[in-house]
Amino acid sequence: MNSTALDIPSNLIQALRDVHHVAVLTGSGISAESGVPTFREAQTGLWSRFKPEDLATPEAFKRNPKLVWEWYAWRGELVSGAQPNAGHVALVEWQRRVPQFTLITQNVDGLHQRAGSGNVIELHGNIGRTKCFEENRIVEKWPETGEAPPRCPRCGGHLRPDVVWFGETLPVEALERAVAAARSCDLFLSIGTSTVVHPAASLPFEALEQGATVVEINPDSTPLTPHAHHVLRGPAGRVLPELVRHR
Ligand code: BJW
Repeated sequence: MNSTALDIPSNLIQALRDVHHVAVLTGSGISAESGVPTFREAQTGLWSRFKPEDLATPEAFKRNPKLVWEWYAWRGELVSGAQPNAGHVALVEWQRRVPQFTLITQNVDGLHQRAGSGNVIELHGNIGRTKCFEENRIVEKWPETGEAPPRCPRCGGHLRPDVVWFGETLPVEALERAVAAARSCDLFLSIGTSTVVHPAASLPFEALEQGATVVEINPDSTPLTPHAHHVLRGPAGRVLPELVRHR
């Protein structure tokens, strides 16, 4: 990892000092330095090894609930063993320093909350929660019968992880809060996301339309890159602590 100081433009430093409402959208890249795999990176992303249509759609679950349940159980264990990194921690510090701070994540790993962030808007759910596939209701306890997936204690339907699969709608209140923050913030940061999965990918563009300063933090370019006011190339665990120093 390159340890030289980041070149942060002076107008961005000024914007960091003047800002009233910061909105942040994170994706799997912020957890990469915690050892949690991203989705679309060529060598290491989950979708380079597994097909999303076999694992992350309601149709896949109906076809093969055991396969999907066990894949998420494996990922759930991986996440439980991971620790928040310097990027997650820097966002906790930033939240303390600005009048209004909205943290929106596409991640299901809960690492922002474990780092100490409050009020996190989870757009794609949380891998640590379970719900009934039939009733779409959170289930906290179920009888351990050894069956995979286990059954809902109320209706007997299959249980599934409380995450948002392709073709499913996002939690309504979470999406409404995220859109409202993107439309009212004065600084929007897009961190560690390929910005291809909608509707989350529309949020930085909503912010741009409303006149916010938009900053992208990512080692690679994305569809947002040509539109962002500032692009900070590098891993979030290095860039974010430096940014927060300027606040
Ligand atoms: C680093 C780094 C470091 C590396 N530091 N950075 C409009 C247009 C086109 C399609 C659609 C549309 N509206 C809806 C759709 C359909 C679909 C969609 O968007 N498809 C596109 C992919 C084409 N969207 C949906 O189906 C959504 N539902 C919906 O819209 O409902 C209404 C509707 C339904 C049907 C039709 C129309 C409307 C639901 C989307 C659910 C996404 N679910 C997943 C799985 C969650 C559960 C799980 O974890 O298994 O969410 S897919 C996966 O992608 C996951 C992620 O949250 C999401 C985004 O990925 P992310 O986080 O950006 O990861 P990567 O890997 O893509 O990028 C990582 C980035 O990090 C890279 O850029 C790296 O460079 C960078 N990086 N290391 C900083 N150290």
